[in-house]
Amino acid sequence: MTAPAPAREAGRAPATLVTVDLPDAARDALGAQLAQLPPPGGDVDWLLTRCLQIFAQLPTGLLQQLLDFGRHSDTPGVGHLRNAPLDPALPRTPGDGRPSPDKGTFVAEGVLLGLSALLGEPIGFTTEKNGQLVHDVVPVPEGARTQTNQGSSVFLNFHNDIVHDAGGHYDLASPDFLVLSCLRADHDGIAGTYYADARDICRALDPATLEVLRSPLFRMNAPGSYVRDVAGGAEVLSAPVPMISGPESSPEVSAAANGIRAQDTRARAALDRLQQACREVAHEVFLRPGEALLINNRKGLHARSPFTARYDGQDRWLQRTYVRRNQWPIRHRAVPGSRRLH
Ligand SMILES: O=C(O)CCC(=O)C(=O)O
Ligand SMILES: [Fe+2]
Repeated sequence: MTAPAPAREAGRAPATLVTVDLPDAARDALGAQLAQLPPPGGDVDWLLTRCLQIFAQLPTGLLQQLLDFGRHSDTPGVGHLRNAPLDPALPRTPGDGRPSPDKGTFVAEGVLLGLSALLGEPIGFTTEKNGQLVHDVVPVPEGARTQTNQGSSVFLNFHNDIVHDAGGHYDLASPDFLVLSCLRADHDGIAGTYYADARDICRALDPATLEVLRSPLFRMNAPGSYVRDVAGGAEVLSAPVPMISGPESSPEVSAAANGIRAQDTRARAALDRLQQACREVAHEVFLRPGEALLINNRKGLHARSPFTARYDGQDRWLQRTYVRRNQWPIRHRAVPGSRRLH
């Protein structure tokens, strides 16, 4: 079997979205093995090893696409996997964002963890979804209008998933990747997930705006879950940081979902322009069961359109992991006795 030529050598500009369609035979082979998995919650390192072993049987070209997505700085910031195996039966969408007690098979969890293991190590945060590794992203009535993953009736602005850190830099402990896997679409099928790649954002911005966004003129509010559960609802602002950093060929972008304090009027205007640029360049995906988005949380920002939640057990249901390629730089905040909880 010969390896395909890298896109660069073939003279093509790197794409900003990579689509991976699993052939039916690969889907069925994965599904048969993932259907035997135990629920997550036991020996996680064993479970991840097993999921990795199953996913490593994918056709080499597809496997390399997924690995390249995670390991190189010049690859796209978002990947769309389609035709993944499904659980034979799906219980009601959990209402409160906690795992469903009625899930009899763990194919979806296996897809999520297998993809995650190809990118790095799933980790948990005590302040996000009770430290679980597999997050259920579902609409929650109290959060309907919030800039959090519990929302539904408002546009969730372009953001990346950041983590409060006592050092004041909320990108330090952020996940490098998010994997979002769809178990159930919203009733009307209109919930769109968006991804704006920082390379495309920078190209869309004028030089003066870009210079402002590259200056430390912005203070990020901590995530909604932290502000709600730890800070009693009060803002917890980061140190002044730039929104965009790093080389022109591989910029990093960071934007809190839960509010950003711009230090002056130019910075405020640049922030508005950033959201507008994101809308101009974003990829749009309407996730359906058996589809997953691999999101690089440093190369770009993501967003979600409004949709109507009914809270009837049939609402939109995604599962999510937070993935780091390296836990070493954040070992100071590891919860004692746990290898993956911060
Ligand atoms: O619901 C979505 O499509 C994305 C939600 C989101 O931003 C997240 O889970 O981090
Ligand atoms: Fe997010």
